[in-house]
Amino acid sequence: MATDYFADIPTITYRGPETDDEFAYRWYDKDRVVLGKTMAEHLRFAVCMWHTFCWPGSDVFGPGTFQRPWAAHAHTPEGAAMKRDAAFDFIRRLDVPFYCWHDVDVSAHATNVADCGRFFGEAVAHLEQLQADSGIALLWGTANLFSDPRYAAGGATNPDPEVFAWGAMQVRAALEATHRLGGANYVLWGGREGYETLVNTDMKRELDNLGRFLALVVEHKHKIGYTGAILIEPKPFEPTKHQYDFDTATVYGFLKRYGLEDEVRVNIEANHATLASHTFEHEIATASALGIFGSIDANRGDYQNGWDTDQFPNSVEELTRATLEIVRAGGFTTGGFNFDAKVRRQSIDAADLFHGHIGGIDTVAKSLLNAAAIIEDGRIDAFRAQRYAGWDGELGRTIHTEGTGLADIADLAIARNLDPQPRSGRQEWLENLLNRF
Ligand code: XLS
Ligand code: CA
Ligand code: CA
Repeated sequence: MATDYFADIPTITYRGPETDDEFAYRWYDKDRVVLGKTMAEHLRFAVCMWHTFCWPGSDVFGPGTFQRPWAAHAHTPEGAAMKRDAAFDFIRRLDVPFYCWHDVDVSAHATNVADCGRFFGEAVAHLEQLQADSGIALLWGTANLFSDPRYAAGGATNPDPEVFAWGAMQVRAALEATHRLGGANYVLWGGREGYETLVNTDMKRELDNLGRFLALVVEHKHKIGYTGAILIEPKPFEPTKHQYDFDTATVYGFLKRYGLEDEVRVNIEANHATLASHTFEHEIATASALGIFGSIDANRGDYQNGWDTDQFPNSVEELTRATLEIVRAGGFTTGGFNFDAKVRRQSIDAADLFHGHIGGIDTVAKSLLNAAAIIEDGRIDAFRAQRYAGWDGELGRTIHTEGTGLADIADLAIARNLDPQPRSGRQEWLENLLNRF
């Protein structure tokens, strides 16, 4: 059962900012070298299986609006295979190097342990073939421990240890499949690892179980020789009222508590950052400062509501600040820009899937060019370095010298009769400068 659903769409190539071609890149020129690397190497774009090939266009007020040829049978092994073929056809035409999946996105629907293993095994063998034929690689795999009704009260944090064990079964299979497919990362997003009310929740026990689960995942990774990165994806709430992996700083505290801070990094999603009342770039800078920056889920929310709308990014201005932080952080190692984004419910055509991705890719690409120009210009970074220059001087070094106590520093302030003067932070000037790019 093949499908020619995307047959009318040409392969998307770079045509430059002046082109009128709507199926072309204006800024993403994959071989163009920027700051010593090609744009493809910097950005490592990925297509996600779930929103793009599994979501039918439904919302809480109504059913799916899309007529994808594979959708009616996607729960059967044949239908799931058609969906995988269609996905690779799409990614090939988009000409991006990576994709991402949840186990349930690529597999037929299973209701028991035996089918779960069999259907997923078939899916992985097929994906291995599709990857070999196309050269498209896996950015990350993950297991869905939130859709099935048995996970309503969580996966690893479920009050019932049998659910924890089911989760372990799924995660072992998904981690081993990621390893077999050469995936660069393995992600854990704890959508239902949180609570609705403390009236029925033993938080201490749930946190300990979540820590135990993560430690087991890390241990298994080493046991099977998987060398990719394990990533946690923070999100403050939705679907649960409060999610334990609230934001990057919270995840770091959790990792420290369970001794996993050198083993696990974060997958930062733009829309989750804004739901947590942070900017996207704040989350990237936090991860970078704490040494746990991993990968990005590119999308955006809507400033007039507080939902996880997962729209394609379209603001170069906002993305420039985020991309600047990524470049400052040294760029991606195992990570990349995964489009965890969905077209709107009225965007029902095959072409709409392309327009969403093309716009998102060009927005990120233009932002990278801006970030590179800002760094090459150097004035913003020079101002920042100058602002902290005192810390490289004698006093700054003394404060950080081992053995220097609070009293030593206080005495020094008295002995030198220090009288520090306020200095302008020049925010408006810096923002004006940034806007020129
Ligand atoms: C949902 C999350 C999810 C993760 C993968 O809000 O973004 O899709 O990226 O489980
Ligand atoms: Ca995500
Ligand atoms: Ca989201």
